[in-house]
Amino acid sequence: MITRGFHGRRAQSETKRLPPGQHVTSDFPVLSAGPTPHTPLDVWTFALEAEDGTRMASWSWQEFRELGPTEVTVDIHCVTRWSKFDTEWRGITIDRIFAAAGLEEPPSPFVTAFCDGGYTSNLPVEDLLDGRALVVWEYEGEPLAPEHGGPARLLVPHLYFWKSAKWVRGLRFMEDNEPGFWEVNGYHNYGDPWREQRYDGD
Ligand SMILES: Nc1nc2c(c(=O)[nH]1)N[C@H]1C(S)=C(S)[C@@H](COP(=O)(O)O)O[C@H]1N2
Ligand SMILES: [Mo]
Repeated sequence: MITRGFHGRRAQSETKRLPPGQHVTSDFPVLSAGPTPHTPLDVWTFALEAEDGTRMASWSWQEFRELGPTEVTVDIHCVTRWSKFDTEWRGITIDRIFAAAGLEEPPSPFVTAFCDGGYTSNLPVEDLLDGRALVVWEYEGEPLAPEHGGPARLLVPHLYFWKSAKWVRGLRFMEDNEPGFWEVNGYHNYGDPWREQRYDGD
């Protein structure tokens, strides 16, 4: 039997963690706009690029994973209204990736994350710093499943999950906040779940 007091406290703490218009799920739905790509790890690289496509830095699969991994436990929020609490990931923070490239300051205010399969998402660089975003390759202690973005995906848990580009292969530094795949198709250009920035104009 659950006492009223316990139930009340629990309900309150879940409300604080749950952005408006979301419900909690324990499933892990798969949402992909196209087929799952399967890039062999021996040709996989992660790259930082200038806006004109010039490669500033790149790492092989093995080099990348030796940049200094971190583990995080975070809540994720999909624009289709599911949220999932306490998801566990292992990967490299964007701060570390930039440091490994010798960047003291990001060269532009925005990035476009680019992926195998052609998906893109756009983000302010600021949102990737101070440990707020990672490129991850493990979920709940296991290699990230291909349908969830394996070998590696971006993880930006404080924004709607469409920003967390699966099969990510790099970041391109951009002067402008150029809309990505879903942003061109009517989704909000920033995507803050706490302000319900679901669609363009929210
Ligand atoms: N490359 C790529 N990344 C993507 C997507 C996609 O279609 N392609 N879908 C986005 C959307 S809309 C969501 S909600 C999450 C879904 O991640 P999941 O399938 O692991 O739940 O991935 C995001 N990243
Ligand atoms: Mo989504």
